[in-house]
Amino acid sequence: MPTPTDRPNDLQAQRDRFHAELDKMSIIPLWLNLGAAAQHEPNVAAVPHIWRWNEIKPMMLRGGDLITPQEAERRVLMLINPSYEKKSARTVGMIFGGIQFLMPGEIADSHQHSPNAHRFIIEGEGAYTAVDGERTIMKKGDFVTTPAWKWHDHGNESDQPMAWLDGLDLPFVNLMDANFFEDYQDGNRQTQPIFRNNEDSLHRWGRGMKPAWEQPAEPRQSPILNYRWTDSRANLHALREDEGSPYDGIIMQYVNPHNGGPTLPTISAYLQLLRKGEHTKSHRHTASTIYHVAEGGGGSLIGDREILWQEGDTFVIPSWMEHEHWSIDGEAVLFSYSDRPILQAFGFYREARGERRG
Ligand code: GTQ
Repeated sequence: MPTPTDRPNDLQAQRDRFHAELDKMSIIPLWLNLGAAAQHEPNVAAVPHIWRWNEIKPMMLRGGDLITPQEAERRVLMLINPSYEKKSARTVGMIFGGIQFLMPGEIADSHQHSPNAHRFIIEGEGAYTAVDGERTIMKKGDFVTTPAWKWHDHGNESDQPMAWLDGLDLPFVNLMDANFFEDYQDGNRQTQPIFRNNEDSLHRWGRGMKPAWEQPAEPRQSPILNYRWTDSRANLHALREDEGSPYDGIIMQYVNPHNGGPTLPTISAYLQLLRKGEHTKSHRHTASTIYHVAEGGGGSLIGDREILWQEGDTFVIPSWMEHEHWSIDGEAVLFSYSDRPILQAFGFYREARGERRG
């Protein structure tokens, strides 16, 4: 390689030297990294992936023998997209999913953090979650919200292990450098006091009425602690004769009664029924989605990857990847959540019909 001193008029050599000097100044010229700024379509790193319940469950039971919730802070198996860094706390797009479990008699102490969270109960019955002074006894299929900066703890008073899928906006909060965390401590007490009746939030905000003397503390967060499986499932079946969405069948969004919007400011959650023999049309959108199979079995074609799923499995659909779903051997119910509110808030949400089955 000739040096610029050898051939002072060599343009490439002058450019190389220019770029090298810029590099030392922590500067890179746009023309060397045009992909980062100008793309015809999103350059999505995440891949479609499924975590199967029959593989997770034995690991969960082993984890139960090996570490306590106190040692772990939260005993969670983090689901990390194979294409992301293991320590990214990122499952797909701007959202995280993890499997949290409590053995009989165990307690996960109170803490609070700036990331928003929710849970969908996978297995078991009889453990409680307490949020902001209210407790709810959880059952399989229940959807529980734990909004940002609210004390929350979990306890398993049943005689069986209890497992749920945690959903958090961790990747987004970490990108914004806005992740704060605090452990609860009041003397020897590691769990918050309970000062509301069970179902208080439901009676106060969730039954088509609200207290006329009270303003919501934080209107961007749903005040409802537990959206019960029996109610949510019954809603889907009540609408089963409707055409529904061509892309998702009978799909309903869990709503924040304060504003009709998503249950968390950053994450929107849904429950959908795929009827017997139903096969949806394909589409794609810039929201990244985590799916959990609440009931039944079926399949999804995501990009060119076909994933067959059954009850308890968790899988992801990355941004802008064409996808369609079908039920197998009867009906299926899918719980899902996505980062769509983040995209919509800033005008980045985009949706297009698919080319396969448009
Ligand atoms: O329940 O607070 O899956 O802080 C990861 C981090 C759950 C929680 C997770 C958390 C939590």
